[in-house]
Amino acid sequence: MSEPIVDLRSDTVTRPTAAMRRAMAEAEVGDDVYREDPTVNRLQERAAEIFNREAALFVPSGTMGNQAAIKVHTHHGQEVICEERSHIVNFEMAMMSAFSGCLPRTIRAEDGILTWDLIAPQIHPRSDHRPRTGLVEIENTSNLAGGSVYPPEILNDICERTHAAGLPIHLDGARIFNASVATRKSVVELTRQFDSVMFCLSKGLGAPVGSMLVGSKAFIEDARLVRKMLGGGMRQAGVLAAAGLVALEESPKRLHIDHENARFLAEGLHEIPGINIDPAKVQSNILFLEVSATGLTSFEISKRLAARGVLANGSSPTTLRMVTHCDVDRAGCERALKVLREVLETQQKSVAV
Ligand code: TLP
Repeated sequence: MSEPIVDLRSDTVTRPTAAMRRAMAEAEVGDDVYREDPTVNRLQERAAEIFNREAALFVPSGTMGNQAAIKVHTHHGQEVICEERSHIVNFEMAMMSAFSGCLPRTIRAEDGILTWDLIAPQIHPRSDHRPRTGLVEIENTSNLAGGSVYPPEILNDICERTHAAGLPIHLDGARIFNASVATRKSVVELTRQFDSVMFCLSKGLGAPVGSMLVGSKAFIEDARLVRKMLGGGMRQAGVLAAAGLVALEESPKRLHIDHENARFLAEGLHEIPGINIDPAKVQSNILFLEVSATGLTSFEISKRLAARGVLANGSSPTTLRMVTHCDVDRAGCERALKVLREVLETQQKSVAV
């Protein structure tokens, strides 16, 4: 019997659990554009309660959640301050410019962790000469920086000073529950000072589709209009929200397993000749490994792994990303290590002859 595929490309690849599928099949539904879907309403109320906020909105994707927030907080011609590797800049199809008319003002920060000292010089007040800052954005965990996690005191400091400067601050908390597990702080503690928070149900939490925006009633009412502008009014979306509710209630408690598996993978990878990774830097469920010393590009390694049933994407010619999640267990991680070792040994032998 062939072994199951080990899919480490992303935590977006998870499939709904049996409990999610049951909840989806049994979901009570209505037209959510009329606010009449009881399951969507329940999910929104529950998300607002868990984050201790006035209101929440179910959106089809994290991208739509982030871009709706940017649209609500900013005006055309402004700048959005964010880290250079942020998802809103690199993977959201230039929507902050195309839709909100804003320029990203990016900052490179070690491990993707911004501090007020880095942000402050980039804030531009009203001026006759240059675009004004409209928003500060933080990503926690920081995906492209290897799932790095903000220390809570840095978050608080940034939020307080951003507000003191008269600016709003949005959190891309796609993986905020991972940050919560890594810091042992509740999501309320990690997010309370942000004007808006987006978090994903469809990543580590394992739901098939959907993300949430949380914030004040006024913010969520505005975001609701933007969601409709973007075609995100989803009618009988209760079938999706039902899975989201199971994800929200059940999945955060198992995320520590994904973090342990990521650390296990990192330690195993560290032992493989040609692979460069610092296991101490792996704080959550994402890891990047540097492969230039293998003599192969990451894309070539990715292809050879896939041929043996292990999926991991190259994120640059010299770097591969691996993401752990609920559909990859410890045995899957062991297999990924074994297959990578075999791929590289075969390569070394072919160079030697
Ligand atoms: N991230 C995806 C890819 O788009 C890169 C992944 O595989 O990691 N914020 C962050 C920090 C994200 O990592 C992602 C998705 C999003 C927002 C967008 O979420 P979706 O895919 O639901 O639009």
